[in-house]
Amino acid sequence: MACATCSNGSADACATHMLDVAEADHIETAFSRYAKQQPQCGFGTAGLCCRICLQGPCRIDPFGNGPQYGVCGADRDTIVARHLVRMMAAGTAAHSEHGRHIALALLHVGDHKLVDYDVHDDEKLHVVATRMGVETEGREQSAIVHDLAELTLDDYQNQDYDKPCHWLSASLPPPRLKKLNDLGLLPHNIDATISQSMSRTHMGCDADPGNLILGGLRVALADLNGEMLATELSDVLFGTPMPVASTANLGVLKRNAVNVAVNGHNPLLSEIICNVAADLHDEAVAAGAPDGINIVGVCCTGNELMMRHGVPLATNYLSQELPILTGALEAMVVDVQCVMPSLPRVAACFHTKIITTDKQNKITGATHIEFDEYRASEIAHEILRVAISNFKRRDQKRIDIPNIKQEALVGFSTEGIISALAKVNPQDPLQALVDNIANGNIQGIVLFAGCNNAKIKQDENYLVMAKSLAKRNVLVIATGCASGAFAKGGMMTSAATAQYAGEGLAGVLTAIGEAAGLGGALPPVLHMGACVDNSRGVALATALANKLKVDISDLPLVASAPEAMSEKAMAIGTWSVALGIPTHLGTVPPVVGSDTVTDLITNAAKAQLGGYFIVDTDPKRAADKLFAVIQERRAGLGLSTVALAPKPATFQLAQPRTASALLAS
Ligand code: NFS
Ligand code: SF4
Repeated sequence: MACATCSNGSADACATHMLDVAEADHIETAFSRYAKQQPQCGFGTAGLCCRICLQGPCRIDPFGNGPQYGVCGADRDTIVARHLVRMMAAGTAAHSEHGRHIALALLHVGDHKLVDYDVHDDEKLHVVATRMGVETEGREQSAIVHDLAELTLDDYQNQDYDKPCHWLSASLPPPRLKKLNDLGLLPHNIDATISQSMSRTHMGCDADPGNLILGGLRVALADLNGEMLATELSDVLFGTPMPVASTANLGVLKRNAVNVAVNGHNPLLSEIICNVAADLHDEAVAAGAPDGINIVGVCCTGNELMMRHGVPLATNYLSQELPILTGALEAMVVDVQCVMPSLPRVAACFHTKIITTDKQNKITGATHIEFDEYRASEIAHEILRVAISNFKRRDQKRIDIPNIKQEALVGFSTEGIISALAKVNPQDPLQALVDNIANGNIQGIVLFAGCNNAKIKQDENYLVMAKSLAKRNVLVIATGCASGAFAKGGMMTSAATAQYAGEGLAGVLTAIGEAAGLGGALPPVLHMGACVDNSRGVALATALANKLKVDISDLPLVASAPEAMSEKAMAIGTWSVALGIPTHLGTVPPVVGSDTVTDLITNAAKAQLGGYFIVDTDPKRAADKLFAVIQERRAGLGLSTVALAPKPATFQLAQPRTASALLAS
């Protein structure tokens, strides 16, 4: 039964149970706080409240009866556009700080200054370095690493406005690069582009909504650059994800182990915590936990660990407070982004320690143990010892771990997908995908990205939309909290393929899964990683576009953030549009107060870029719209547009080649 005070509730059975516990024990969660925020301000919802200077807040009357200009004279279009661009800039800053952190770590690995890190994927290092124009032939690994890191950091330093960032230039399909360059949308420097976005949206600066949105597109592409480098360099440092079995939902917590949740985004700390957990096994046993230490993930840190190592995922964004309510969580270790400031308050009702680790991200009431890559292993030991010593403070009577643990096959990086495809066509793995798109077995691809949002029943939009599209033979890939929703919702199993995929799609997924020795069909939803790994979706789209010698905007590819919440999601959605991808939002961004801005990000974007926003809060209708777009794109490529009677998926088996080598060729 859903609890009465938690507004929209959750489609996740564990979350639903824990919300009942929260209600019974009068513990506040995001779900109940959302209810207390009702009704939310209509001016803010429409984007018509401006707080950019101290003369404000200024409000524009949406119905035209009251004031139509702020004190400075800004109209609704200026106000909506400025705030939207600021959201994108903040999202870009978040991803790009994460990326900078990884790039600096890589630089220091190359310079032999970080003893706790190393290159775990030398092949990927070479592939990426070659793509970026770094000389690799006959050179020491550390020299390649150094140059790649320096080149990456130049994307934060270059001062030539007309020289685009290295990562985008080296990664996007040529026709898209040309289009973006012609429109002046390719950023030259991530930091400068963020700074310019803040500057042009300052009181008394850029007031032209069209020009502002162009600035927004440019900063959003800087976000993509930051995501790309964060993803690719993380693969170099920690390994490129390959298909791996894992589990999801609160049943991954163990009654007889010291349970430690890692929450946030950056893998630099969580990777080390995983590495050293085994060292402290005996200490955990001695503290009374016979099963030792159990590391579980939350949000995108969880996705990073799940993808690379099969570490179980406890939950996704909206339910991040709920693992504490099981009474069996010794510590939640957080780094950056999407971490609820309420965690210490909820933890105060239990024995759980909330440990913050980033010097720029502290929370009142948490224990702060500052992370430092130079002492990573030592700090990880210290954190785990706090958790171990906390085990004895558990109140055994309050332990309530829901017995739901969902199997999930994860790890479908672009290389992971290509390596599976290579089992059916080693010479040209993408051809297998192209053939089945062409013959209609696969109608198209949808990338589900983004968050949970308390405005929506948790996870529900993902499940409704993915089931609707998979039934119509659309291949689903997912990142971030979308991946969390699908993993918990049982959509990452072979059984889900039998249950939810249309006949054509099921045939292809079964043929590939069996050929790749994955113990059955590939799941109907492929887990591509964390939010920052939306860049993997771009890598797949680029590989397909280059193979077909078309632009991304020609592909039967759509994106959806049906529960979008964060500023990062606004940046991602915007670069997705800039790349030519029709992009659905299931929550309404604060733009409806301006017809001009709404038109710019829908109709004008479609005309100029091929990509555009589709805003629809009804998941069934949104799925229909995305399917219609896929049909439109198929028609554009001269492919069949009606779902043909699916043909059997035929592949010939042969010797595999490694995915990275195939991507390079
Ligand atoms: Ni993306 Fe990941 Fe989740 Fe949304 Fe937050 S955790 S970076 S922003 S809420 S997907
Ligand atoms: Fe008001 Fe203009 Fe200041 Fe915004 S920038 S708060 S509209 S005076």
